[in-house]
Amino acid sequence: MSETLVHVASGKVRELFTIDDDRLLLVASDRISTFDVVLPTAIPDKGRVLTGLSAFWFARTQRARANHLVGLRPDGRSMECRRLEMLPLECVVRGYLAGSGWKDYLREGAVCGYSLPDGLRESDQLPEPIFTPATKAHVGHDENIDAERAAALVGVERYREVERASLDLYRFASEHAAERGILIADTKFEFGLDAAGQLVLGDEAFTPDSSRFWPADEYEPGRPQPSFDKQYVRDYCESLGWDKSPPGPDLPGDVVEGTRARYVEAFERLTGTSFEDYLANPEVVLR
Ligand code: Q0Z
Repeated sequence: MSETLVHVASGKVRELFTIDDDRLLLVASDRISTFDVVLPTAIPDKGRVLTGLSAFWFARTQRARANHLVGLRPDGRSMECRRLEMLPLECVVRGYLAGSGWKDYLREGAVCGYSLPDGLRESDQLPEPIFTPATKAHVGHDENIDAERAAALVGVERYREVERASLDLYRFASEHAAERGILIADTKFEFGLDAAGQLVLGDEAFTPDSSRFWPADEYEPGRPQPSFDKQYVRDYCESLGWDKSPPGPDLPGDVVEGTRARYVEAFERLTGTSFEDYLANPEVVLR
């Protein structure tokens, strides 16, 4: 009956355990990172919000693309997953010009080999969403690569399949989110292969940690956009004049409470479910 979990990996804000030969347990903590630094102060329930959101999207996209979700644990922050052979590629889709996409565009007028029209502003919506793969960096930042280099990593056929799957998933979720007042500027997926060699969506899906969520009612291209979830944290950190090297600052109670409220708001808008109902029974997001 009782199970022995073996810890296999730590991400910045998540932990991965082995359940058995076929299954992993992905646990989302309440840790938060900003400017690439994990802060000493947790945001209560952040891990539950992110796990619930991932599970919601996995449930809603499963007919279009198989995913690794096996089940949610009653704690609401832990997801049982099928063990996959992960592909060595970060699968990024961009619908808007932000982050490294904006930087690459300013330098070369292109992102991952896609020439873009002249005159785009920071945060502009792209003429259509683009697939901009990156390598998985073990230290530092992922490196954007062009289609040829990405295809060399996974094979050209598999490359075309992850590109199609990523664009389809992004179109579905970004339309759903925009109708609920949240712009998904970009998002990152990780795919793997199951025992039969089928392409399966893994990791997390359309969480504010794997995506840029912007409040639609404040959208104004030509400047960086406020983050739906982390803006209070960023503003507080900027107000301190912190140099953004570790350790990060402790967060005051009002910043913690305001940030928690934004995570819960994103959850409730996107899932249409009250967070209280999720806590009582996480499986509500799977229906
Ligand atoms: C994901 C990661 C971490 C969270 C391995 N279904 C899967 N099968 C095989 N491997 C993975 C998955 Cl999700 C897998 N990661 C990234 C590391 C916490 C996610 F420590 N690594």
